[in-house]
Amino acid sequence: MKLGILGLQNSGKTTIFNALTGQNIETASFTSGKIEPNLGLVNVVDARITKLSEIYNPQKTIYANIEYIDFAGLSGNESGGFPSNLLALLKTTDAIVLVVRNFEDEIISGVLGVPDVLGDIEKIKSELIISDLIIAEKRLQNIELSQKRGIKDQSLLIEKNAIIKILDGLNSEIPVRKLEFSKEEKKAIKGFQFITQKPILVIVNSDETNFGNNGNLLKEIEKQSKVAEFAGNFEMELNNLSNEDAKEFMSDIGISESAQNRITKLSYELLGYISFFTVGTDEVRAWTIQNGDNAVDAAGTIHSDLARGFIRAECFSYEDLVNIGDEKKIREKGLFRLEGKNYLLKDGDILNIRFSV
Ligand SMILES: Nc1nc2c(ncn2[C@@H]2O[C@H](COP(=O)(O)OP(=O)(O)O)[C@@H](O)[C@H]2O)c(=O)[nH]1
Ligand SMILES: [Mg+2]
Repeated sequence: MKLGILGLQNSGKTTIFNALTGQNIETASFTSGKIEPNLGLVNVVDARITKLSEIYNPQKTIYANIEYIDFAGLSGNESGGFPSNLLALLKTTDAIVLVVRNFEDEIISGVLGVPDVLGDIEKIKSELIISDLIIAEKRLQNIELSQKRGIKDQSLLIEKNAIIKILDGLNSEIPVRKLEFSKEEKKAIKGFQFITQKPILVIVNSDETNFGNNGNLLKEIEKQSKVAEFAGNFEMELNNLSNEDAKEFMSDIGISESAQNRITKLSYELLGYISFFTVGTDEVRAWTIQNGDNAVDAAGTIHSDLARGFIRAECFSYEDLVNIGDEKKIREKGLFRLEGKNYLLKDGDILNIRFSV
């Protein structure tokens, strides 16, 4: 899974990126004009995988991972639109983590004023809308040009309708993800990867001194988006501590889990992701799929051959394995299942795909 971190300058994006990835990228108010993004890859430390690894003692244990991209480009600039290289990268993300400043800092507040969380969220959302507007308008112009040249195919008409729908929506501040499309329209616009199609997780970046006291603000944001509160600077500094010390500091200000764990949980919820596992003495591995995916989708996540030649999925649940002890007993108790193509995967299923190609 890939998450793009966006926000206004000095909202604490890089600070939170560091907290999440354990990296040590420079954070400072009004830093350089550095515009290339920071990249970080982090394992999703799922305790179930650790446990399965103990049970099977495999040669390799592979966790799911999350790639974070900390974008420096967004600065509330009026001209609208992202530089094309950033936009291309942003399009590859599954969801956007939107960081907003909720801390006071003499220098930053001196220039940008006191924190205005709701105002900043609106600012960024309108930038995203403008970015999509530019793309949709350009596309509409091109379609109209093609039509003038006499091209009349049906798929172009479908696409035109979808683009007009998008333009109407965006002009009324409605993000693409909230619009309804027919199956054909969806297909027609898929390639554009509109930014406002991506789900958003808002992170309110509070100072440690006001962390936990922003319930009303969070409730307000929650009406529109999934939201979490972070104490960016504080959580970044936890990286320099031992696990035990970090836990103690966290509980002092009322943080129950690491930044990484909280984001992982929230983004899985946001995207409707669940995990299934493959196990064996060679490899224990976590895979990520969408809630509602079936056994063939799961097989395809592992390898396209497994989907193509799918016969059956041998399946049992992690819960049962841990409660009962081993695969042999699971079979004896009749908890080892053979599932067909339409079986809907459940979080924590352990699969072995039978296939032939
Ligand atoms: N007091 C306080 N300062 C923070 C917090 N998060 C970031 N900062 C400061 O804000 C400035 C900008 O942070 P940075 O992460 O570089 O922001 P970016 O421009 O969004 O990447 C730095 O001086 C940080 O130390 C926070 O949670 N509390
Ligand atoms: Mg930064």
